[in-house]
Amino acid sequence: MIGIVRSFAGGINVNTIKALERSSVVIQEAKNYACRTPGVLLINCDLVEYPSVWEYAMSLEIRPNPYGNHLSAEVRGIDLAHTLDPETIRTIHDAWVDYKVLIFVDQHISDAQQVEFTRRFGALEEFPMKAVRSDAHNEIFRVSNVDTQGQHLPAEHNTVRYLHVTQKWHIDSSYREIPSKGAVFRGIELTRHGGETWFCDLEQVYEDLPAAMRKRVDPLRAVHDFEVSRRAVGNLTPLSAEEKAAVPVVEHPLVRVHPVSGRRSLFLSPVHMSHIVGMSIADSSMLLGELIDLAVQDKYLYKHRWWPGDVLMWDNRSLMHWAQPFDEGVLRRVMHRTTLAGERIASAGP
Ligand SMILES: O=C(O)CCC(=O)C(=O)O
Ligand SMILES: [Fe+2]
Repeated sequence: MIGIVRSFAGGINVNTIKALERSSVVIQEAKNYACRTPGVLLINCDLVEYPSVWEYAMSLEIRPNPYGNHLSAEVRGIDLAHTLDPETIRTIHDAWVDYKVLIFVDQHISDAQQVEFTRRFGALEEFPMKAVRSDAHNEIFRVSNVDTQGQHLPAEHNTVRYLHVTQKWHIDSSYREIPSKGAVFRGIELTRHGGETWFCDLEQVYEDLPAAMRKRVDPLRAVHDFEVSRRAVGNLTPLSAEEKAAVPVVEHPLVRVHPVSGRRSLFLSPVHMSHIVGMSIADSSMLLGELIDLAVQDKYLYKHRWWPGDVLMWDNRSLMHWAQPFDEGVLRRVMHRTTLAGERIASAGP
């Protein structure tokens, strides 16, 4: 049986969880139990099983995900609202490169604190479309179907339709001359159905490619174009001359080298890519289609189900990601992203 269990007198502890595990109830999510109102445990449907339960962490703890593919880790025991010491920032930085997605749980921070925290890892980008930037903080990209006044926007609204770009596999800012190195992403209003964020480990995908395929793709370059992704969702308000000038069409290596880890990965950003340089559109689509099919196998994915207080930090140099669709007409979803500017891509080619 799968069910929702609430209101445990005396709170939830490991023994309670163990007792539930022995009962007929299948526990599918018990994370964060120690951080919320004592006695409330949500055991939810259609989630991966969560094998262990944590005690509340009093100091920084980084736990690799329990799903076994070395993608993502949970971070507990710190408060992102405070200025963190350089040693903590270094530890977070290294874990971010290692695990690619960090999940900071139980964080309750403002936009200004999000900007401040993100800045500790480098300079920030501003999103090229003004309509989806926060007025108060230009560095915040609002991924939201709710406006800043709290109004639920209709599904056909320009900014809601732009969200559909994020609902296709991509690497943030791959359409820039200098693509982003990572993002901090904070859930503010969450959907209970849909709206998960999925990540794909492009380093592992590259590593597992047959040698002949690696040899084939290593020297290739691809064209990335912001307008290609905008066209993919159709009929958006045209960019202003200034917005357009900020995102000229660019070319990048198809295989990149991570500047910190030195590992190679596919630089695969399907929604922003138009074609591979020097190939016919048909051949290019065939090769890209083959690589995408290989990449999106379950063994390379981490699927994040959002929980209140979650802040994610992901590495755009080794991952692609997308958001799962949700019923935009009925559900509200508000997420704020800060984006780290990157470095020029080092090619793996000859
Ligand atoms: O909404 C999401 O879950 C992901 C959005 C996204 O792709 C982004 O903000 O970069
Ligand atoms: Fe994204």
